[in-house]
Formats: sequence, C-alpha cells, structure tokens
Amino acid sequence: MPTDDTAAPGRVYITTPLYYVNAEPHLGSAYTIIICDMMARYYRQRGYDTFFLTGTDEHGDKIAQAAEAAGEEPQQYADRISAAFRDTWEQSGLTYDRFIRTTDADHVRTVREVLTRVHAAGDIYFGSYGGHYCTGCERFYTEKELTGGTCPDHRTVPEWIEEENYFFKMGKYQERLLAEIESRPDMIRPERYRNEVLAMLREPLEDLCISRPKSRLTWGIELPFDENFVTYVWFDALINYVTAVKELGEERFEALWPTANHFIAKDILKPHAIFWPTMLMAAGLPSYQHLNVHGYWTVDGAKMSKSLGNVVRPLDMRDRYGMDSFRYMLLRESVFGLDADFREEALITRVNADLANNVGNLVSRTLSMQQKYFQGEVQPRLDTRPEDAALEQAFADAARAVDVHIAGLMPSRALEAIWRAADHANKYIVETAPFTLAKDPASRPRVGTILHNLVEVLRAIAQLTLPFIPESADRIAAMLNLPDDGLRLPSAPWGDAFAAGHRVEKPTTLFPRIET
Ligand code: ME8
Repeated sequence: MPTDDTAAPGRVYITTPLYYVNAEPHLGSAYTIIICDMMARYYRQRGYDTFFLTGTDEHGDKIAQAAEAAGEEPQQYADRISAAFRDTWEQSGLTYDRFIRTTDADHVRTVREVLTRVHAAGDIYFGSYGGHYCTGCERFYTEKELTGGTCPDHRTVPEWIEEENYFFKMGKYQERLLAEIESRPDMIRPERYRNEVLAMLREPLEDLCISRPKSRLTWGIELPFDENFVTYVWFDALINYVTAVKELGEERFEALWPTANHFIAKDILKPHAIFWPTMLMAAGLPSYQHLNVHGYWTVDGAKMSKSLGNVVRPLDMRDRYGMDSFRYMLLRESVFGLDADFREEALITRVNADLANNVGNLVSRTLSMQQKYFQGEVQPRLDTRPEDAALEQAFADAARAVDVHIAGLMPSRALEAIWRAADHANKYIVETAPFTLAKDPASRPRVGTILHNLVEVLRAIAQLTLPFIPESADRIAAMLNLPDDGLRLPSAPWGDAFAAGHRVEKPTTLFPRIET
C-alpha cells in the first residue's frame, strides 16, 4: 500500500469510515474495519509505524431524528450507540489505535479551526439555496441526480428545502482536483471508482452547502463565525481523519498524514473523493495517499435490512464460528472493490475445507508426529533433498505473493497463495510418508528432518496468516513455543528458528469442524 513516491517509507495511517450511530454494527461495518485491521496488522508485523483509526459519526439530521424516534436526547442516544460500536469492536479483537467520536472535544475544536481558516481565506460565503434534500444521505440532490424524482440510494422522495446557508467554494477547486486525480492513477482505487469520480468531475461541480440553520437543526458543531448555524455533518465528520493525527503532535502529523489510506464502501465515494480533497486544498493540507473503495455486501442475495430481519451481527458470528472464521470468510470470499454475497453455508464450507481440514490437519498431524516420534523435540535438519527445497520454495513464493496482493489490495488472492503452499505441505507429508519411515530405525534421522521442515511450515503459516486470522496464528506460535516476537518480519530464515533441543507442544484443535 504505501508504495508510491508520496509515502514516507515505513509508515501508514489507516482509517475506516466513522459509522453513523443510527444503526448497530453489522456485517458491512465489520467488513471495512476487518480489512483495515488486517492491513494494520500486516504493516505492524513488518515494523511499520502504523496508526489505525475508527469511530462514530454522531451529528446531523439523521441522528437527531433517530434519537427522537428512540425517545432520547441526541447526546444520550449517541453515547449509547457509540458504546455499542466500541464494545463490539473490542470484543472482536480489533487493533485500532483510537476510537474517535465526532462529539469529542478535540474534534469539535479541529472542525472549528478548519472552518475559521477556510472562511478567512475567502472560500466560504453566505447565500440562499433550494434543493432536494435526502435525510438518509444527508445531502442535497440536483434534479438531474434523482431517479424518477426519488433518491437513487434510498428510493424515497426527498424534501424540497429552500433556505439561507453558508457555502464552501468547492467548484473553485474542480480543475485542481481533476488534475491531481489524473496525475495520480492510484489515488482512488480500484480503477472503476477512479473512473466514476473522473466522470463526476467532467460535470460542473457545484459549491457545497456546509451549514444548517439552528431553526431547523441544533445537533451539530456551531459555526465559529455565525452562532445561528451548525456545521453540515459531512464537513464535520470528514475532518476527523485530520483531528486524530493532529492530536499526536506536529511531528507525527507531518509524518503520518501523507500516508493516509482511507477505506470506505462505494456508497460514500463522492464525499471522500470530491468533498474531502477539495476541503483539504482549501485548508492548505495535502491530499490523502489512497482512497480504497470496496463493494457492498448482500445477505443471501438480499440487501441487509432490519425490516427483512437478515442483519448479520459480527458478535453472533464470533459466538457461532469464532472471529477468525468470520474474518477468513469475508476476506476470502470477496474481491476488493466488487459486491459480494454473504451466506452462512458458504462460511461453513470454507471453514471446514480450508481451516479445519487443510491447515488444522496440517498443524495437528505435524505436532502429533513430533510428539510421537521425538517427544516434541525438534531434530536437526541433516540434508536438503529436492522435495525439501521445493517445500521451502512454495512458502517463499507464497510470502512474495502475499506482499504483491496486499499492495494490490487483493486479500483473497493473498489467502489463495498461502493455501496453495499449505496444500503443497500436505502433499509433502503424503509423499515423504514420515509415518511409514518411522517404522524403520535407520530412517529416524530422515524423519527428524522431515518434521523439522514441517514445523518450519507451521511457523511460515502462522507468519503469513497473522494479519488475516490473528488468534489462530498466535495459537500456532504458542504451540511451536516461539518467542513473543516470533511472528515479526523479517525473521529467522527457514531452518534457523528451531535450535537443537527446542520443544514444541502437543496439538490442540485449532478449528473444530462445523457440523450442520
Ligand atoms: O456513511 N456492505 O456512515 P455509515 C459493505 N457516517 N460495507 C458496508 C455495508 C454493506 N452492506 N453497509 C455499510 C457513513 N458498510 C458516514 C461516514 S466518514 C467521515 C462518514 C460500511 O454508518 C462501508 O464502509 O452509513 C460504508 O462506506 C460505511 O459502512 C457506511 O457507514
């Protein structure tokens, strides 16, 4: 990811969207944060200075209305749902560095500072406006953008609102933004979304209404230059990405900000690809490094919704199958950027085939033989036969493929590459047949060598899978009795990690087969 020239080497700043507190965590919000967690773990494992941000988006019409429907004050309501997000992510073992809330004092301060700066620079003016307002999207639509008079996302008829407001001169930055996106082909990825944004920028870009009169909405950040207005929720929320690193001090901000990698789904492409970079230009800040856009998940072919009763909750999945199984399924069964469909049967099939049968068996067979033939003591590697070299090569290839596919945002292909190597290792057991050789005392040294290669395989699997299925990788590392930093990279070369006398543990079941 941080591969292009604009990135400071060895650093990365990763963000999820700030989730609205009008719904509880579900499969969709979980997917984005799991991808981000996987990325953060991947870079941390390689010694990068990593900062990973998530949080909740709490102001605006939508939240005010949801609070009212729940019979609560907006702040009380936001506190409750924001805590539900935080609890869920904590119980899911996600490794973010900060959970930010748009109601946090430092964020409110930063939004007001940015507004003051942009206003002073002359990029905010007062005017009147009439437009079709969709509360679901928290934005105005032009006639042309509506489909049959309804919001293209929510299929509801927007409200016609005419009022005096403050506007950000977004149109002024249209040409500059177009030039930047054209000159940086990987700024917005995958390419289909870059093309969508370029198409948007071929139409005239209107200025952005960035306030709401308090007569209509009070739940927001008051404008620093007019106490009768609050800030439009997107102008507020997007700035969180700056707040979080600005709070770390000037030096850290300068280092991390240019490596910002935002992860979002396609539903919020326009605010991130157009509002946000133009806001940054007006505030005199460089743009982010990458906007990484993924597709939408459906469940059993249908849109997820409370009314359909098909909302998939991450903690239910964790309780039923374990967090790693859920993570594995999401990362393996989707192509980043494209829509995907979640089916519980597909999860079960994947877990049984890839986790229980393939890697689970490999771990248990290797460690059982190590116990049975050598009481857990790793033996010296006496020679390297062609089949041993081929095994080592299979894992070297997998490691390279993982790097290539993570840089290219293709986690499913990274996992495929690891599982190709695991298949190779299972075949190595069948072909070298240590269980047969062990019957002949003269072949004992060869059995020791084969098992040594296989514990190396387990170490490689734990290292390669750590970002994707971290609990399982840690459990493998514990069964191998690796030191605390035993999964960090770069690490001891193949053959050097297990000194004579090193003991490994008896296997425990990593992935129980799921019975249906
Ligand atoms: O838009 N499939 O918040 P939000 C995949 N507050 N991803 C999904 C999904 C699905 N079915 N449903 C949701 C907002 N997501 C704003 C963001 S950022 C400064 C402000 C994920 O709660 C996906 O990441 O509606 C999507 O972009 C995000 O949730 C929208 O979250």
